[in-house]
Amino acid sequence: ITPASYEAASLNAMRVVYQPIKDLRTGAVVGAEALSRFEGQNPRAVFDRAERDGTAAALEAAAIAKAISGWSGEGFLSVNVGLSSLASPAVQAALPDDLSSLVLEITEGEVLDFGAEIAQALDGARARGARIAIDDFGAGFSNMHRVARMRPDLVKIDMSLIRGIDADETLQAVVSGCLLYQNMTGTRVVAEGIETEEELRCLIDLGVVLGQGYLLGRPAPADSLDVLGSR
Ligand code: G
Ligand code: G
Ligand code: NA
Repeated sequence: ITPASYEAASLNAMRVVYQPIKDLRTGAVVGAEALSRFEGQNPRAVFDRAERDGTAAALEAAAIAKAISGWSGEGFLSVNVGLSSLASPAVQAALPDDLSSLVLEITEGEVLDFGAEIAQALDGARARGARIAIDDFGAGFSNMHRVARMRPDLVKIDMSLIRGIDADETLQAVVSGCLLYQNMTGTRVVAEGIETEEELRCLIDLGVVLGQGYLLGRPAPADSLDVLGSR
């Protein structure tokens, strides 16, 4: 099977689900993250394979187009895009002119130090209203110089730093550091992967405002989002 037919097969089987992002204090939905699903295949594996095949930009562009067309919910729509794909013609074509209700969640990709082309694509998206989020913050994408240079609107704290935070002072210190960064730069903190009431309570007490996770709502088709939100 060739990379091109892999891509075609993946596109046919692709669906999109949405996970709510909430105000932790009130439970109000402020937006949602679009996540791609593939029949019988792990999404991470599909995107990793596309990266190796050189078809990542086409796959991500298709995912973004599908996410936007299937979304009519309230608040912002957050989509994942690899840093190296952002400047590609395919992804640029998938983005509408007005990006004011879109968040671009930048995942690491293979770019270690981004050049003028990617910086220009980020600036261009921002000029059209997009907000930029750094995904999996504190896990893979921890080059703080690079993060600071991107001046993200949001950082999404990786769930490995959220799991069990209520019983772990080290994790609480790390998240407090992120809140200090928020206070000094305006970059907003989002806690990912909240699963328990204890984690939620701890995050609220620390002062985190935005979050997502199975406790707040699982990824679901657009039409069943409200039903599945647990709080
Ligand atoms: O939804 P789940 O946690 O199973 O997703 C696994 C991984 O696949 C996550 O890291 C997620 O960011 C990634 N992923 C899911 N959908 C997309 C997408 O549309 N584009 C990109 N680039 N990554 C995605
Ligand atoms: O890398 P990224 O943050 O885009 O990936 C999000 C992934 O995390 C998705 O696959 C989503 O299904 C998954 N996810 C979302 N909330 C939770 C959670 O509370 N617990 C766990 N284990 N996974 C979650
Ligand atoms: Na993400």
